[in-house]
Amino acid sequence: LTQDMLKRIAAYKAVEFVQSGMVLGLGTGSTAKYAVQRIGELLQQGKLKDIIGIPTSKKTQEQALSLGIPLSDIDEHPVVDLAIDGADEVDPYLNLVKGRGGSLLREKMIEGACKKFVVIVDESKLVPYLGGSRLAMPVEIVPFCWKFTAQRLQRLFEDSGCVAKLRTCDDNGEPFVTDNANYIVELYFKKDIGDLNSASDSILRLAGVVEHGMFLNMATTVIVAGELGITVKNK
Ligand code: DER
Repeated sequence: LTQDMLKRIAAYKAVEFVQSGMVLGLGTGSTAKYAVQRIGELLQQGKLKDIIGIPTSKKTQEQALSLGIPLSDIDEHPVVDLAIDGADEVDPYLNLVKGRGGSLLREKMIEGACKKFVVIVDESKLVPYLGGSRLAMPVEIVPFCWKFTAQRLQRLFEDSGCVAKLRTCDDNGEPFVTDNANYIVELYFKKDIGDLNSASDSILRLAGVVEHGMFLNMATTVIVAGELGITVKNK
């Protein structure tokens, strides 16, 4: 089974949680894409009715529009029944790293407004602790004096051997700009960052930081698709 097939399996399993009449948070990324696609299919087949989608990015908004999924936002629907989204890392306590797709702020706002937040991953996303994949931990920051903010973030975690890099676009090397006209600094850790809540607080206290990609104590269910089958982990 390829990783892409596992993503699709996890996504389709999550859509089984969707009931007609729900207001749904629609996630962003290559795994969530399959969940949005499946929801669109079931609506077209009449197997799902009266769904309202709340997209977590302009990219997901475009996909949902192309599938004819009725859309709204959390101004209109401040309480969302269910969100389905991917993750970059999942630790044993269902804490997540998200945001490598650049949509962490809208995801965190919408998924924070949900009664249930179902995360869909292939087994490669499971880590013993956050930052453990040695891949980027994204932090959304304002563009003003971004070097100053990146330096302060790096110094914050110097004991964990942190390196902070500005996320740039692959094609032209320009700074990546989020849907909210902000920048993303990616933090790379060489060692465990220790207590996640204090790491979260110290990042958010820095003026210039908008939000970070650690989604702590937010997921209610994580669906993991692996070679040996599907595992559903509940909080
Ligand atoms: O950027 C994001 O938050 C995505 O949801 C990411 O966490 C998972 O993306 P993937 O499903 O393409 O790996």
